[in-house]
Amino acid sequence: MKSFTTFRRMLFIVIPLFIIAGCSKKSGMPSAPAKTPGLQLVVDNLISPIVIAEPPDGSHRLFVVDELGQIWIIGADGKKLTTPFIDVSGKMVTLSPSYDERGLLGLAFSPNFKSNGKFYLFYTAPPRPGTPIPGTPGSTWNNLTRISEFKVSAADPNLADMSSERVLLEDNHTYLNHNGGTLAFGPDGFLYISIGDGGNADDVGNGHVPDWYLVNAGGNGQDIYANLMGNVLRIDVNGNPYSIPPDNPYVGTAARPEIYAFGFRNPFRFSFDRGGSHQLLLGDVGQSLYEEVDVITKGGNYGWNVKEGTHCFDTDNDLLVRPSCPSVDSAGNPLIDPVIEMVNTSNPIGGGLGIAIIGGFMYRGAAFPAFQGKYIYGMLSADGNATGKLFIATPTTTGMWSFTPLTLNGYPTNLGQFLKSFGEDQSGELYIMTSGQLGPQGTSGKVYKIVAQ
Ligand SMILES: [Ca+2]
Ligand SMILES: [Ca+2]
Ligand SMILES: [Ca+2]
Repeated sequence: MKSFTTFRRMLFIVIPLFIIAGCSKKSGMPSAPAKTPGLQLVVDNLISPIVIAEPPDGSHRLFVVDELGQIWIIGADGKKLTTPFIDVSGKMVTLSPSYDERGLLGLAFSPNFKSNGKFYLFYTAPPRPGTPIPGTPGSTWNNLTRISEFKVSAADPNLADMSSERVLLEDNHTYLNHNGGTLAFGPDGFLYISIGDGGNADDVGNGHVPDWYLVNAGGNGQDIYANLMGNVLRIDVNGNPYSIPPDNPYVGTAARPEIYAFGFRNPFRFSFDRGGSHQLLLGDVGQSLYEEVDVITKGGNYGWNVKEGTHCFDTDNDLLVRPSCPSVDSAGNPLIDPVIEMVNTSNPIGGGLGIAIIGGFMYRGAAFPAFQGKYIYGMLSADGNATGKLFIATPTTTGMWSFTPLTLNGYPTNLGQFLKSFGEDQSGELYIMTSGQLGPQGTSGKVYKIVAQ
């Protein structure tokens, strides 16, 4: 692990490198200094922007999802339309302004959106009435994870048809946190969905079922039978209400056939690399010691709550690591370690880099040739305050990926805002979403494009 001293050293190295790059063409033919990354405001006055996506229809519109339930369209002229594309807030639980992980969390356009007008949302609906949590008398579910298909209005491409909702999948959720919430179509045309472990902490509490590893209490991360929590799912949206891709890893077994990979705590943001081998890259938010990014493979077990990052997790004391833990699960699957591990700010060893990892994208745009094939991601906050940060990692085929802070013009230490999420347009250029508020409140939510300046 990188120590805090190493981290500070990297900060001091990165900045002079940009200065050198900008001044190295002084002799000979005059040329423009190399450009460095900065932020260009796309839209402000949002509440809690959490997804940005460009539909694959050539319209060059950007769709910005606010956690509160609205999707706003930024037209090709850069102007935000005054009427939201859709507002599903009336179908959702009421969010807590001070802090909430629920809401409208995911948007994916059909790969055939241009011809079929279909798109998919992940939102947290009110819990089903009259359904106590098994084994916990008197306790009811907190919310209902819902994945639905909608269609664009036949009359107006900038409006959704609210009457077109087709509910694909629902799963009871035990607490207000660890919802996961990303939706994305893979290169195989199937819809991938991330759902967290049910929330609370430690993967322990109401609705956190026991699994094969009895040393730690809980957990939905390792269980693949009782519910859909703690997983990346893969479904075929062509079905009633959906169908299971025939080569999903648990087809024909007692486990849930929707599961593509498991062992996650809060797989909040993931993406597919639009280039290379189209890897699925996922940021799994850690508890108190380590944050991680995983390269997801079919049937993979990513360790939680046996492990947090590469370390043995202890449900009795989340600030300690157990001296040992299994390296394979009860079925013989290896517990797959992350490719990026970062020390959490709460970790007593010190040198923490942030409180919650925000998964990003492999850069495939044109603005920064030097970033080609590197993974850009970040931290919600460095220290619990409005101090979001970006990082850039260099992939390797084996072992851990190295990373450094990604310093932006005008933001020498951090963003001065919470980093809520990342987005990518159809050209492969990247966006960040920020807010001055940790919770879904206020009007300080912003979307920025990462541009060369
Ligand atoms: Ca257990
Ligand atoms: Ca599970
Ligand atoms: Ca893990």
